[in-house]
Amino acid sequence: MRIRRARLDELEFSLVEPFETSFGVERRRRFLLLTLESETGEEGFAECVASRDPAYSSETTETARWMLSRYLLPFVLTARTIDARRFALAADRWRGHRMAKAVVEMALADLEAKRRSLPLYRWLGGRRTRVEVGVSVGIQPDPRTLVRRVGEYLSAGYRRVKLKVRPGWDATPLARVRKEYPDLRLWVDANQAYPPTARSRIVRWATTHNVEQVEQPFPERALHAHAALVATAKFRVCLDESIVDTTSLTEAIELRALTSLNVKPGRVAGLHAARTLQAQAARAHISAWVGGMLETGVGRAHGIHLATLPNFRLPGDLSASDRYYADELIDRPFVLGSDSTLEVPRGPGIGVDVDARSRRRHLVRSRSFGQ
Ligand code: OSB
Ligand code: MG
Repeated sequence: MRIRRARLDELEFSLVEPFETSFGVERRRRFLLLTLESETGEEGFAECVASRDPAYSSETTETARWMLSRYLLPFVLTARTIDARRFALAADRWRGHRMAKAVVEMALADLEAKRRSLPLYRWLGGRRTRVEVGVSVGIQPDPRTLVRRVGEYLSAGYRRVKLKVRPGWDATPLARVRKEYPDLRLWVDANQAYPPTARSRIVRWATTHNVEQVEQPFPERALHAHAALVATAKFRVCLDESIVDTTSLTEAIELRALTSLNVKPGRVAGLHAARTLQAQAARAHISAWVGGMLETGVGRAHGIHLATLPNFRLPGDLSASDRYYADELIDRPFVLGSDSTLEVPRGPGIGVDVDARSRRRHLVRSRSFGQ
């Protein structure tokens, strides 16, 4: 297909409550929404997961906008024929900028599936019609508030809870949550906040409080430190930031630095890359699951479709629309089922539409490319 127009909208959504992690507090989310229009008039959508500050990763909304405007969109608009796979291969000549590449690849995938009248999950080869999800809970002002928030998410129907931790916010809040909810499926995510020397302390609190999985405790390059944790831990050790491509996953597998993999299509250059990583993980008997980056409904839809692939055996960070935002960007919200699942949209492509009024309400700026 040919792409005749691209529109890059910068949107801002206020979070229902601040989301605090080891790398900072987010109160509002500023992100790029990409719309690609084919020469026959269909539209493909995707949401860029880069945030305002280079805190979770070195990419930001600004670097993504620059990469998209300077390289990726001019390439797509001048290509005689383009699809998601061709784009992924061609974009490989530019280093890094995976979040910027991902938003183009995912919008192209949405378009391709729409042109074939297939829901994106069928286009990807998935089979499930519902996907199992959990909720990610930020650092709270105090342990009592945390216990209350966890209780509210459990009442809402979530059956797996991932707590954000950091030095100073680990053993005590975990003990309180575990005491209140002895059977809860409990994961934690440190976003690289611990030095490798913290290993034995992590093993102690995670084991004592029956934590099922510890995600990215050490810096992204610290594969040996993660391998040492795998060697002593009974719980799963998950990598998120460390795994950016097949090379980093191959090395991590060879070193036995992980037993679980958080796959975020928006972070690893798109759906093809994400599918390749989960297949590679499955061959090495590593559990994979789909992560999230506080997306609105567009990004969430892409993640939900991806999570239908059979190797995603653990519940994803794909909570319902009302978890993060009072207002949705899409025409109908994702609602949590009582069995902690979300329904996969059945319509063509991502199966949800951008609500034009919501887009206008949250618009900060917009730029069009092409005719
Ligand atoms: O590390 O998984 C992470 C949110 C923003 C940046 C990084 C992460 C997260 C989450 C929330 O944990 C996942 C979600 O529910 O979208
Ligand atoms: Mg993470």
